[in-house]
Amino acid sequence: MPTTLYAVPVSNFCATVRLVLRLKEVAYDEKPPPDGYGSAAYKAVVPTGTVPGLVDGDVVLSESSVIVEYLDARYPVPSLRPVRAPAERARLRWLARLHDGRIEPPLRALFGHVDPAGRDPAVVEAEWRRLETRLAELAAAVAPAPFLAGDRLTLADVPYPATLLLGERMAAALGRELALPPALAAWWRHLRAQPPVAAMLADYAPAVDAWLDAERAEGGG
Ligand SMILES: N[C@@H](CCC(=O)N[C@@H](CS)C(=O)NCC(=O)O)C(=O)O
Repeated sequence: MPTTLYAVPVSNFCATVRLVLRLKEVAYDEKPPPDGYGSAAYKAVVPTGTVPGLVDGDVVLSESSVIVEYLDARYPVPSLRPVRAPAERARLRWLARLHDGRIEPPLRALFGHVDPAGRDPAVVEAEWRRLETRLAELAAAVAPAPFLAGDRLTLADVPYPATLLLGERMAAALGRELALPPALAAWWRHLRAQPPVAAMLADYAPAVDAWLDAERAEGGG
């Protein structure tokens, strides 16, 4: 039975799982969640009703970070955890967790503010500052060489490309600029140039742009 990824085009978390499937050259089917995410029909398959969801035989998972670790264990080459020392392995998970827990949430808090009709400038200002503060914290915690945790692309890098692209596109829609600290800017340039990352982003960008266009059209109409 083929591996099935339940996903929606605009989700950055789904794009992250697609990137890992691509890095590991795993064949899979992608389906939209039946009746949409959160529906009873989808919860009958993936109990949380969230996307991404992964079904691999008897294995049913949600939460992108867990799906990524599962895929890395199931398809070990190329490894996203090419280190053995507990401290090094923890660092990879820590840097990935900073994405999920600290950097992505301020951006997500602004989804409802892309449509000018629903925009609160004070919230946009506050969340954008929160995003910039957290990117500065990440920059202070790393010395990309050239990837976030050393000379190989790891678990630490994979959640960032989709979110940074989303952030760049949202910045333009919100009249802002996503100004990365210099060390992160160089890392991001290198990361987005990796062929599997570039290919994932090329697929993902049109979905983000279609969403932003639809939001702006709502505001205009
Ligand atoms: N922590 C989850 C977040 C995934 C997430 O927020 N997915 C959104 C779509 S981008 C979703 O399913 N929302 C529906 C819900 O939360 O019920 C992950 O990493 O997979």
